Amino acid sequence: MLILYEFGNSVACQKVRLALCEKGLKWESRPVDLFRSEQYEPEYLKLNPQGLVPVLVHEGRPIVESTLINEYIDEVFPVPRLMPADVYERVRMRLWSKTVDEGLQEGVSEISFSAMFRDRLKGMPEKLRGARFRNIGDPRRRDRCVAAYELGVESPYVQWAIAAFERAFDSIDHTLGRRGNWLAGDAFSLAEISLMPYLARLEYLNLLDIWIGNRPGVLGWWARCKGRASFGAAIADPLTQQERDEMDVSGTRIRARVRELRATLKSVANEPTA
Ligand SMILES: N[C@@H](CCC(=O)N[C@@H](CS)C(=O)NCC(=O)O)C(=O)O
Repeated sequence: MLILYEFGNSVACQKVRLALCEKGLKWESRPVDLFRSEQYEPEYLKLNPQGLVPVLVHEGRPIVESTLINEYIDEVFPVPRLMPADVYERVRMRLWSKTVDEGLQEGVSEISFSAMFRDRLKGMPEKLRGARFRNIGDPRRRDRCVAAYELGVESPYVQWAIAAFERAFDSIDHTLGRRGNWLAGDAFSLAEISLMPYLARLEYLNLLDIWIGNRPGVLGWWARCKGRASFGAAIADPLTQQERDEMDVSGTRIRARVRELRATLKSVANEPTA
């Protein structure tokens, strides 16, 4: 049996749901309400000591980290294959997972927090909000969260986030230009799955076109990704209208500033161009 500890509108959970849906697997959902700090309950911390979602439990054993969970799913349930058969192509696929794990995950949190979760935190009773910040065991994560709460889009971490997305979109564009339809190997893979929730979040925030509006290759690839049945099942369908409206309104509010900040950047590729 597969049990997924998850929060509906969480990019890392969407990523795991995409893999499960691509495989046609059923899972039992255990919702973890991040705004009620359920991720810091002692019982949950036994599953994931970092206090993060998702956790996948398979045959009684917990697996953390969405990238590792997705590779686990692909190895244990090998059909249809989501990792390229060729070892070098698998390395290339993992470069995209690293792009997400080492930049876009934090980046999307910064942008989402500064645009919208900040307002939700403002609406929380002081005691609950204080507990939320105190509970974040990792001081780096806590500082980032507090900065986004206090400074919004002017948090320096938001600028890092915008730079991380700029690098990623430049690389996606470049890679598709050289290789065709997909980022690693010759088929849809965990490379796409790793990135899809992050593009979707920017799109729901009404920010995605800032980066990809002038990149026809990326637009075509994004349309292919969104055309997969898994996109609806794992990302779009579980969203409520209220969540969609909240993302649209709050993202639109910071749009002009994000555009300005992005215009100040220069980008660097994330994979060899030789
Ligand atoms: N590297 C982790 C990141 C997971 C993560 O940051 N999850 C967020 C939701 S998208 C979370 O649980 N946040 C709770 C918190 O920060 O308190 C993964 O990929 O699984």
